Amino acid sequence: MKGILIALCLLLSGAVQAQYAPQAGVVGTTAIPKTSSLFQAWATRCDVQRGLQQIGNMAGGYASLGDTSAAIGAPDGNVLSLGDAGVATVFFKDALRNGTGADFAVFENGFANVLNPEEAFLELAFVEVSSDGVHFTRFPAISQTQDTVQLSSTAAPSYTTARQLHNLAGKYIAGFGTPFDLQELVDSPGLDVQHIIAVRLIDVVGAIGADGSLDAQGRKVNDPFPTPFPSSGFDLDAVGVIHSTATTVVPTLATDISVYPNPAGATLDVRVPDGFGTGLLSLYAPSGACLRQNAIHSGTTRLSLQELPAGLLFLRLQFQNGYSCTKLLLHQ
Ligand SMILES: [Ca+2]
Ligand SMILES: [Ca+2]
Repeated sequence: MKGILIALCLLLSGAVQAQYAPQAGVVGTTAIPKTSSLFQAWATRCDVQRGLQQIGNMAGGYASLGDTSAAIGAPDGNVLSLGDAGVATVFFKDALRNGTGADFAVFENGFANVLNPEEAFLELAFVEVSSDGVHFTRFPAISQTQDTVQLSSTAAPSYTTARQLHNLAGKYIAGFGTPFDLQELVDSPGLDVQHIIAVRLIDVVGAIGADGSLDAQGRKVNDPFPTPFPSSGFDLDAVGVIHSTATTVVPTLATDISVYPNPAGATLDVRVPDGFGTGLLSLYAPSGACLRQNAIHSGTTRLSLQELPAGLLFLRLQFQNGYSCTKLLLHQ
């Protein structure tokens, strides 16, 4: 009986305390380095509504570090400070779309605890997206950081563990993007995840008291509070685009590469023109799970599909000069 109770307790605690990906540099992290070739573009415009340096204290004035130009382009350490509950909305040359895995990433300027790579000084923001620039849908944010001792910018405790955070911008330290996957919002009314024109960052007011912000489960999100100085709140460095409607298909590749037959049976022929060099072929399930990955070269390659599940697959071909992504129907 005791054994059953212990097992039940472990099960319940596991259900309540799910663990998310750890901090950049720790095995299992989902942090994306700013130099990653995944990034196809960066935000091209930013609007901001600054928040007060300390919510409820007009006399303290508004956050003032940086301006909207700091949020445009690749991460460079120049940031736009939002202040308590401040809001930044960024736009792009081409709309974002829901591809396989993460679709964009947000960069902040948090820093690691030199004594423990699992911990970092992090200032967080909620993330929302919009297909029309008017209606915004929030990623369901989770904070499992304790909410009984206020984190502080001036005294311990100040550090947060990334494993306890999900769908909050600022989860990763400077130079590393926090990824967001539009697939999580695929059923949201009024949102077309294949056409996202704006990403909005809303500073989390990290107070565990009455002024504090709540996560998707109604829990206070504890981050350093108060921050009564010009760099108050979330510091937006950049928003990187991974899947853009501009790069759904790279024309030179789409017109030159042949994939046949489609629907496919036991085998599939992929013909790559001369001069493309060596590329990477990946097959993905609709869930985003990668089923197979191998090198591919100019010429015709015959793939055996026998061990793959019948149904819809995505074939992605990446070469130095671009990539193509093809829907593939598999009949077995
Ligand atoms: Ca996605
Ligand atoms: Ca910047």
